[in-house]
Amino acid sequence: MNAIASINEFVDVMLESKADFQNVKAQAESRNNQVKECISRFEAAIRELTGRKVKVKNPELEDISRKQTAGLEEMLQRVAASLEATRRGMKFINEYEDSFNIAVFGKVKAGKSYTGNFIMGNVIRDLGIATSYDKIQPRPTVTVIDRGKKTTQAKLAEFDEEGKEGFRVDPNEATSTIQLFRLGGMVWIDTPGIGSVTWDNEMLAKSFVDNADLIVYMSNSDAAGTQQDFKELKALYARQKRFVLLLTQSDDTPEDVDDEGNIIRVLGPRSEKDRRDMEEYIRDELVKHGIRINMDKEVLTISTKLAIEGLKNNDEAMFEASNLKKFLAILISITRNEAGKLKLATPSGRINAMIDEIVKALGTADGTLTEHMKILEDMKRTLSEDNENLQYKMLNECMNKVTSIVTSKAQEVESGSASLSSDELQEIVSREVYRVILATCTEKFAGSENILSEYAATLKVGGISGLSMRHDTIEYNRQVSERYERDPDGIIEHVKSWFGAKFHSFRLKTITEHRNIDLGVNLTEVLSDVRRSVEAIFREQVPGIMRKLSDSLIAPVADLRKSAGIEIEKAKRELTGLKC
Ligand SMILES: Nc1nc2c(ncn2[C@@H]2O[C@H](COP(=O)(O)OP(=O)(O)O)[C@@H](O)[C@H]2O)c(=O)[nH]1
Ligand SMILES: [Mg+2]
Repeated sequence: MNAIASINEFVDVMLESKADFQNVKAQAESRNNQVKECISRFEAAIRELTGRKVKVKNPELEDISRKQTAGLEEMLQRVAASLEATRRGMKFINEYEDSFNIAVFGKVKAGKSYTGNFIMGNVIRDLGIATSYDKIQPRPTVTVIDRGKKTTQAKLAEFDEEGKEGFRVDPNEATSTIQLFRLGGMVWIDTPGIGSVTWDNEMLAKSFVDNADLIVYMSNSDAAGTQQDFKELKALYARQKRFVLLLTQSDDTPEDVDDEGNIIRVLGPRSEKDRRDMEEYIRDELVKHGIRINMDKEVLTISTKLAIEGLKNNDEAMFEASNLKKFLAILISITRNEAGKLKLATPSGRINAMIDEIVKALGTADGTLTEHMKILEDMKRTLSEDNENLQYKMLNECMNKVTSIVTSKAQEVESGSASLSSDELQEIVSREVYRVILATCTEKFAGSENILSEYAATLKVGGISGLSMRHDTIEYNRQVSERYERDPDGIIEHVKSWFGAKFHSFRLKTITEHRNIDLGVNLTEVLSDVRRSVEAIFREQVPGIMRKLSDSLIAPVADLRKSAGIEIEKAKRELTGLKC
């Protein structure tokens, strides 16, 4: 195939390939949307959790709770950052979704722009050579992206012989832009040379590389394969980017003598030996750097200058020697066989990488939460160990307090106050027991009062009798004299009785009488009731209360972790399912 035929085939394939990419957008977008939906559901769930504002007054727990919330917030931020990076990448993909994007990478003055201009075809058109490029009307133009601004120009800016880059006034600005053009289904992205870009544009260049379907890495064959080149290549290889390595400017203008004996310089290919040595060196270095590529297909020594000169002079041999035909053939073959696949692989790869990143962020957050959970478990253990000592201490204090209260109440009753009913006394004792528990626990765990308050009404002692004076009744007999009517005695009394006289006599009588005596207040009995019932409370109710106390203190913090953990697991599962 001659030069023109191979150029025509290249241009025609690029023009035809446009249709291949139409499907890609829909597929990539739909999956990306699924990921976004999953993330926003997750985000809403987590925000709901962290928004609950767990109220714990205990400083240690508060600290854990704060850390947990902060950990979750940080996780959301990382997830959002991943989404944003991918969104930016996807924006690029969307903008160039109907094309096969080739990003050209390499050091300054490698010949990137010069070669790009050749591929763009205007150089060939300017030579007045008729090719399939003529089908593209109007002529392709170059879009320049510099720090977000887009401008248009006729060709890619190149360095001239003196090392000045065309179209640019400010030399610092030179080579700092991204330049691109379209050729049918292909977009050729000419990135600035490595290390020569402003930060913004470097990030842009990196994102173009990230989102490119194929990297053409150019390295001047004069100084090909510097350590920096291999570093870059290795990074590209690690990203599983398909790439072609071009060793450019593989030509020479040695001095010669013409028929008249004048010394002239003739452009020609570099010697076979030179090329082979170069290729061998590159092969060895690539292997050394762990880069495995197909040397025949992916490494090529080229000279764009020879290609142009060959076309200009209608010199097929020179065009052949330029190796451009081989490069065009590689692009044709990739476009025909793999462009569609690669095109899909780019967004897929981006989405998969994003999912991996998000899942990793989720994992880290989950790990942090688990750490907090361990602290909580420790706290819970300490609480229950402490609780036993605490219960003993509270029991003692309750006994002392209650005994002194009851004793003083008894004194009041003894000195004349009304008795205290069993209910009244139980109420007093219950209140005191509650007060002691509340005071001790609050001192120990801030925040206990809320949890304990529900026990104010249920913590009741029972079986205590009322406080009252004790009395006794004693029975005794007494002899009293009793006057009684007797029969008349003797004649005289009989006679008198006939006239109505009555006669009396006295006798002794024993009567039984009762008397009440004060036995004092029933304090001993009441105190023993009190002891029994307070002990019962500490046996039957207080352990449960203490358990509840430590559980309730920890619960809100533990719940947050549990719910967040569930959401994280769910999101991880869903996202992993979206990978392909
Ligand atoms: N001899 C020779 N010079 C070339 C070739 N390709 C590019 N150049 C020259 O190399 C210099 C840098 O080219 P340019 O494309 O601007 O480099 P870039 O920084 O990689 O874009 C320019 O002066 C070109 O004329 C080639 O194949 N052979
Ligand atoms: Mg350039």
